[in-house]
Amino acid sequence: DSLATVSGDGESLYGGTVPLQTTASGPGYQLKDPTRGGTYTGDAANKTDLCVLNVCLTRAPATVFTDDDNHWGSGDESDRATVAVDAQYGTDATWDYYEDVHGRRGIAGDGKGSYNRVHYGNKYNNAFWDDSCFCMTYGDGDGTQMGPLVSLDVAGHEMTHGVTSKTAGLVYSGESGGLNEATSDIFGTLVEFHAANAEDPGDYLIGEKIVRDGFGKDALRYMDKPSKDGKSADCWSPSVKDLDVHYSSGVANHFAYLLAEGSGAKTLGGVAHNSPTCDGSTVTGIGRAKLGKIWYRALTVHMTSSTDYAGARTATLKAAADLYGEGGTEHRAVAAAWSAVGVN
Ligand code: ASN
Ligand code: ZN
Ligand code: CA
Repeated sequence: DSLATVSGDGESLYGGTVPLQTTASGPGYQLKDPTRGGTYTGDAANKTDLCVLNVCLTRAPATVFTDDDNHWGSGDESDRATVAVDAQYGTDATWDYYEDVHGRRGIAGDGKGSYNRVHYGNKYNNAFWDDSCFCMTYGDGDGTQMGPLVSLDVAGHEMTHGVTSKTAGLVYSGESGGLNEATSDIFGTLVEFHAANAEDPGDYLIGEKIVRDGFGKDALRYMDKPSKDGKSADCWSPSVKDLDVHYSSGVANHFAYLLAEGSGAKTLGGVAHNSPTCDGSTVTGIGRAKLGKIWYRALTVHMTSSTDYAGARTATLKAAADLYGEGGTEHRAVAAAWSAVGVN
């Protein structure tokens, strides 16, 4: 109902002052966006879900945030609405990336919004997408290792799990699980670049805004050189399938970085990146836009639930041929980037 839509703004934790589309409600406003499928953000009131597998006995609430003057949050974490601003903005950025770049309206592609819960549990150091509620949940972090997990790359990462579930359906274990995680890191990063927020500019680090000193590293993951996290694989080997999916993703993250940016050193979003190849080759990047087009077409047309690394090479080569022609620069760059991470 576009008549109910009102333009407001919010003071976020990580992205400065951001625009918000909200809903007029009685004398005030709800943090609910009719222009993006009714996407809204609610307060989980520090409660948790009690679920066994995907059956939940109790669920934390999602009490929609309301405001009197349509200027939301204060930029200060002590204000409960501040991280709600980030969460709503992250959903907006993710919606806009998929719509603007891929013509996909919403996670399921049906124009329907999802919802967010913030302040989930106590000192909770995680965020997750849940297919069963079609919703996103964010912890506040413990304040030592992590702050609230509401950054753009984390929002894009988590909601991309919903896109993957509705498309290729990559099984969340073994090599397909690593590809599922990498898909979330790739699009989470492309969401961050697409948003072009001056306070949270694009880079190939994941979670650089949410980690704190106690974490001991400046990000959760590094796509240019995944092994910088101490656990992820830079290069394919037969044992990659045995790693946790957040580490076997390294091979595809490394591929994606090389395909877009190439193997030389460069600074992006104020951060130094450098991506040595596994075979000593030099890779020339074809840019982020083409990476996004190729990976999205591979995910939505050529990958299946059991796609492994060899299958991802085939799927992305097919996607590049579909989009740009067989044997062209892009098709050859895909082959070169996979070879550079040991997927032949
Ligand atoms: N934040 C985690 C992730 O998206 C949640 C999970 O374990 N699936 O990877
Ligand atoms: Zn994930
Ligand atoms: Ca990032």
